[in-house]
Amino acid sequence: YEFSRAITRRPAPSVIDGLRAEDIGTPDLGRMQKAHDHYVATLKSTGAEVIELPPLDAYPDALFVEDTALCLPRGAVLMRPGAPSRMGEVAEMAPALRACYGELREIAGPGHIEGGDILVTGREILVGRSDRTDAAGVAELAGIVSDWGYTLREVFTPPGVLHFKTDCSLLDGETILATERLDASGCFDGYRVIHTAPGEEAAANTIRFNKLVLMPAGFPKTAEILDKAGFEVVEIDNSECAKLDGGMSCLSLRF
Ligand code: CIR
Repeated sequence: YEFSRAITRRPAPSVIDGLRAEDIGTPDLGRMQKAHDHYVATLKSTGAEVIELPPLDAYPDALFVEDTALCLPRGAVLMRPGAPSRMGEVAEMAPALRACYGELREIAGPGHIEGGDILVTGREILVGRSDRTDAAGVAELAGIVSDWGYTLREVFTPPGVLHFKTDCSLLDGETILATERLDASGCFDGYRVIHTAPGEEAAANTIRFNKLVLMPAGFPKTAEILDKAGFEVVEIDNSECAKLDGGMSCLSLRF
């Protein structure tokens, strides 16, 4: 959770056409951009450099950059999204990563995997199978990261949940914030787990970024739990990205 750089991408007007499981309203670009500016400023406030990529109108979901790659200290891996409309985002991300990394590898397929299903902890890489991430995608990533000395463990994303990290996030090397429904699967046995407050499941997607925990605004009980556990929390308006099933982790690549 200690990072010197992040990559983000500004939302484009086409974001109103972004993918969503359920239609709960059209995102407002102005409000989303304002929240995005707050997000980027918060990352920068920790001393990190933030590379802000321009909007991509051809890809409505392109601001959710996390899904396009896995960034590890040793190298980066370009993903192969399970959502057909998002496939082209990967090639758009590649030049930015090539400029930052000596070693850039890619999921060649035929499997699929999205970054939102990958949680890197202090000791392993957890990958949740989901509607977007299949066994072949996980197996291909396992081969790549084992070359770099990492252990990968395949786990499962609860039904109806978009990505594994929709329901969890890393708070420090050994501590995970998770919904009770995900933790009940046993995938975090051996870790210290903090649960989101009942009814606040949507608070599970946070990011620990250097000294801060960025979390979506509007979940006061979970914010208080994190505060009492000693984390320095910054709340960011996520109302517009939430309409597209997006959250704090989706909006950046961190390394
Ligand atoms: C999608 O359905 O792909 C986007 N609307 C949301 C992606 C969120 N990304 C993430 O959780 N890593």
